[in-house]
Amino acid sequence: MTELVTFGETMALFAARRTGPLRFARDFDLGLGGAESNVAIGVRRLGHSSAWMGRVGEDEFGELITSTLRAERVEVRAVTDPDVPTGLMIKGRRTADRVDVRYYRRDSAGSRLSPGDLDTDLIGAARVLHVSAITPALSESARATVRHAIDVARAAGALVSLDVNYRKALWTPQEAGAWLRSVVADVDVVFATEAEARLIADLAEPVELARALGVRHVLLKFGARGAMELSDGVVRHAEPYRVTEVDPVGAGDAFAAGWLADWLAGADAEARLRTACAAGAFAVTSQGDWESLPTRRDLRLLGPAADGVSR
Ligand code: KDG
Repeated sequence: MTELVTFGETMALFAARRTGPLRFARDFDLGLGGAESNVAIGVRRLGHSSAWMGRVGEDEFGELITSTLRAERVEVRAVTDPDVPTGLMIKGRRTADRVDVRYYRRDSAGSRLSPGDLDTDLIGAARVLHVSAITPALSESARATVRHAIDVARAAGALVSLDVNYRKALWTPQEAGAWLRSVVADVDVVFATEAEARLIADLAEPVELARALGVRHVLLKFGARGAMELSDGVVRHAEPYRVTEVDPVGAGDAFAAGWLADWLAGADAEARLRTACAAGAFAVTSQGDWESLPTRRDLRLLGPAADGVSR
């Protein structure tokens, strides 16, 4: 049995090495990124089995994605689409502290995901199904795939986890809000920033906002101000860990991975929220959307006894 199952679009990622207008970039690092595969890697590194499903093109980038995920010991169920390419993501820095992400993913292999691509036995046997609201913004068939997966997981009694991950390049706030409101009653955990949660309920005060979602576990992320959890009616706040930020992309996926891994481990609510914050902190400490995701041993580096040197 695979403990956590997820699916979505993972893309090849070209990250410019130089700061400034992208047209002057000379060198790029080639990697990959995908909100859901980032979570699958994060959960795996924290000691739990995970699987990722998706579509890739029959090209070098598809190969890069499946081989990298397998190297991270994520179980991969990928459909290879011979007709369209793997999607691309370009990451540049207009200024040292301003990351710009552009997508080249319209009609990509990943966006053609359809319900028939899912391994429903895998979902039915899992303890957690994790989805993001990026997938329903990709295409009608991808949207139907999310609905189908949620129905299968609910029928099997799995925990259904949703990260809002709002992408304004893919849909409007109104479209996203309508979709989120159509599924929120069927999920057990929601990860969101305050702005993302307000796509669902327009309330200013964070605790009221979290309550208005009507979900068993609501995780609100405040970036450098920490996070809040409302679980079973109890509100908890967590201070952020202080780290030097190199690349903020992927922090939310790391946070979700930390929380879900601790849920799988049966950790108590306080520990779970701390692990989520620590994983999020780790994610921003190096280039790349997932490379810096922590192991359990790494997490100890952020503990109270950490002094910055390990020998
Ligand atoms: O959270 C990071 C992800 O957003 C990134 O790795 C790629 O899935 C991605 C997206 O759509 O932005």
